[in-house]
Amino acid sequence: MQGPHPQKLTAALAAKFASPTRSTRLTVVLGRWLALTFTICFLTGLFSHGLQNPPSWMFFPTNPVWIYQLCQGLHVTAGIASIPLMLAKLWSVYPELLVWPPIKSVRHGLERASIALFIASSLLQLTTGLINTYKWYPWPFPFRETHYWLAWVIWGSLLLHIAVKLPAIMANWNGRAVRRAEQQGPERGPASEGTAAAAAVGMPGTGVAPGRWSRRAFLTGVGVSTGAVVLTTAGQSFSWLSPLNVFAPRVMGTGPQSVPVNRTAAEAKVADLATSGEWSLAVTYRGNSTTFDLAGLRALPQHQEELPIACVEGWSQTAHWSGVRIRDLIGAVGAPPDSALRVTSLEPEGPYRLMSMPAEYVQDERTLVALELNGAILDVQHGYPARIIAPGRPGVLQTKWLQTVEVL
Ligand SMILES: Nc1nc2c(c(=O)[nH]1)N[C@H]1C(S)=C(S)[C@@H](COP(=O)(O)O)O[C@H]1N2
Ligand SMILES: [Mo]
Repeated sequence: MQGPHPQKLTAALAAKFASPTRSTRLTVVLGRWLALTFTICFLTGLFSHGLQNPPSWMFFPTNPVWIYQLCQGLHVTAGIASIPLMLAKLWSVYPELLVWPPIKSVRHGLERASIALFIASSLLQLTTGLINTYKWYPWPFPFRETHYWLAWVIWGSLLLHIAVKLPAIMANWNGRAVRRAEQQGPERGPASEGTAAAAAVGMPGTGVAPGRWSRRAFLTGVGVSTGAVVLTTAGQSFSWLSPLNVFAPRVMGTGPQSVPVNRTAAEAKVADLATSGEWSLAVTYRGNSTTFDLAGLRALPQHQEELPIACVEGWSQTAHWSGVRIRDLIGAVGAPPDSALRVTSLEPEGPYRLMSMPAEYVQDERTLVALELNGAILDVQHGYPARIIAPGRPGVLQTKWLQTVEVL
């Protein structure tokens, strides 16, 4: 049997996908942009994960009050920006998937394995992350744990990849050599009239990049599309961009009392309990429990604060809250302000039922048991009769429909 030689076949395939815009330099530039967005995602993700699953050394900043809003906004925005960058980067290296033989040496095998792992885990991370901001969970695994561990897989494969690719990266760092080579012709041989002419009309198979213009145009295109997806979605986190918010799932100023709702009272199965009129908040300290009904809470000094809800799912909104300082509330039962708390919700089950509050937030006078939102009694969707609002914390820890507060 006589088929085409595999090497010829892949050469023909590579020629089919060849483009004069592709070059090592393009790949390296896109790689730098991606390194920036991935680093932002990783650091903000670690901080967010730490706030929700605190290790013993975790520190809990309450200043500025929008610190978590910034963290969340940067995380989601950098993640969204990574999508066009990643696609462009994949396009820029695509012909390399066709090299023959597929594995030439241990180093080459390692390089390809690290790339495969990096691409697979990054694509999974970016798509599931994006889908998560739309509150859609079409998968059976817990999102946050998976997202967290996948980030380490990406980082590991990236470090391995960078280690193997170090020579190419170094060469581009003092990029003059490479640029000169591209202008004069490829390493594959001296530029002849034939190849130069072929490159000028974008003919495949020559491997000659015709200069910087098309690369610049391509990078500008990638930059513009990245900017466009960022500008049309970041308004769900940053109010000054909200007029441009076209595609993001959450829109500022919508929802009861002009604040979006993440999970409704009906979804949380608390609507009846919360509105029954029999509600009271139990505050426990050293085994003694004191209950406060709504009138009891209103009888304590009321304070106003302007604080954001910053949801881990990718939206934020600042609002005016009014209610009792949590330190005053536990002070009323004799507990010191530097206590840590365990707070429960009326919700019968699920991860939102129980919330731990480290002493940093309890001590902060801006942490409220909120009874009012934007000048009116809290809507049941926002946690009526009473909810927590604390500075600098993820939205998921701003417990709605309070049931008990236990001083630890
Ligand atoms: N008990 C309870 N508290 C909760 C939730 C919940 O589902 N149940 N959702 C949390 C999440 S994820 C966010 S972002 C905020 C949203 O608050 P909002 O609906 O008032 O805007 O409430 C938090 N508090
Ligand atoms: Mo949230």
